[in-house]
Parts: sequence; structure tokens; C-alpha cells
Amino acid sequence: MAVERTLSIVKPDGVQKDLIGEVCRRFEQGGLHIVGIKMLHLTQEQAKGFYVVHKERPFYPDLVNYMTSGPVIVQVLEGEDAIQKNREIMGATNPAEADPGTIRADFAASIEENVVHGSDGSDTATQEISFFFDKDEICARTR
Ligand code: IDP
Ligand code: MG
Repeated sequence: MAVERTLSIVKPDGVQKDLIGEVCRRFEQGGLHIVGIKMLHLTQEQAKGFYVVHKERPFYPDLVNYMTSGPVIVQVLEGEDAIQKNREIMGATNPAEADPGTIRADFAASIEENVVHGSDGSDTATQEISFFFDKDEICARTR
């Protein structure tokens, strides 16, 4: 294992349900440290760009509308094996298939409105972090 950074998003449904603190608490209890965080209301252009990998999928227009329907929290998480660890804490995309005790099993309304995003690999983590954060917006933990 190595110390990694990954991108997390509390999606518009998670913010609407006042789950920001609960989601961050689960990351912190799981050993993931927040090293960058901000609230944004994504534009259509930002949401389309962020999810461009899914642009041919039938759910893409709905996904873009959902992700622009309200503000989101974007954050950079740091820790041992952070990319995989974040995915474990989130649970499977479809809440019906997510392990008990995961964020999505506990709070997601549907396969679309599933509360959180997390990078799925080291290349995507690097790319997704730089999509939202300048270098000086990420603070190394000095204590
Ligand atoms: P992930 O968020 O678990 O990595 P992806 O397959 O990358 O899942 O899909 C990105 C997002 O698109 C999902 O989190 C969810 O919001 C939405 N999505 C994925 N599959 C479907 C679907 O079959 N119907 C509607 N929305 C979907
Ligand atoms: Mg994904």
C-alpha cells in the first residue's frame, strides 16, 4: 500500500439531505484525511466535461442534469490506499448492490442519485483532482 490522493464529490442529493458531515465523518473514521475541500454549483459544461467518459451512455443527459441540480462538495482525500478505500466506504454504484454500512447502501435513493462520487483508479484520481483543484488549494498535512 502507498499513500494516495483521490477525488470525492458529495453530489447534489447528498448536500440536499444534509449528509456532508456524515460523509466526511465516514472518510475520517476510515483513515482518509481531507486535504482540499470546497462547495461548487457545477455548470452544464463542467458536469459534461467531468463525466465525458460516459458521454455515449443513455443516462448521460440525465446525469449532467442531476449533477447540476444543486451544489456539490468536492474534496481531495489522502491516505493509505485512498482510492480503493474511498470506493469501499462509498459502496457499489447501484445501492441495491452496495454492501451494508456503505454510504450508498445507507443513503442512496437510486443508481443515479447515489450521494457520492469517487475516483476509480490512479490515473483518473490525478486527472479528476486537477479538474477541480489548483495545487495551492490542496494543503499537505503538517500535523
Ligand atoms: P461510479 O460513480 O460508481 O463510479 P459510474 O459507472 O462511473 O459509477 O457512473 C457514474 C455515475 O453515473 C453514477 O455514480 C450514477 O450517478 C450514474 N449512473 C451510472 N449508471 C447509471 C444507470 O444505469 N442509470 C442512471 N444513472 C447511472
Ligand atoms: Mg465512475
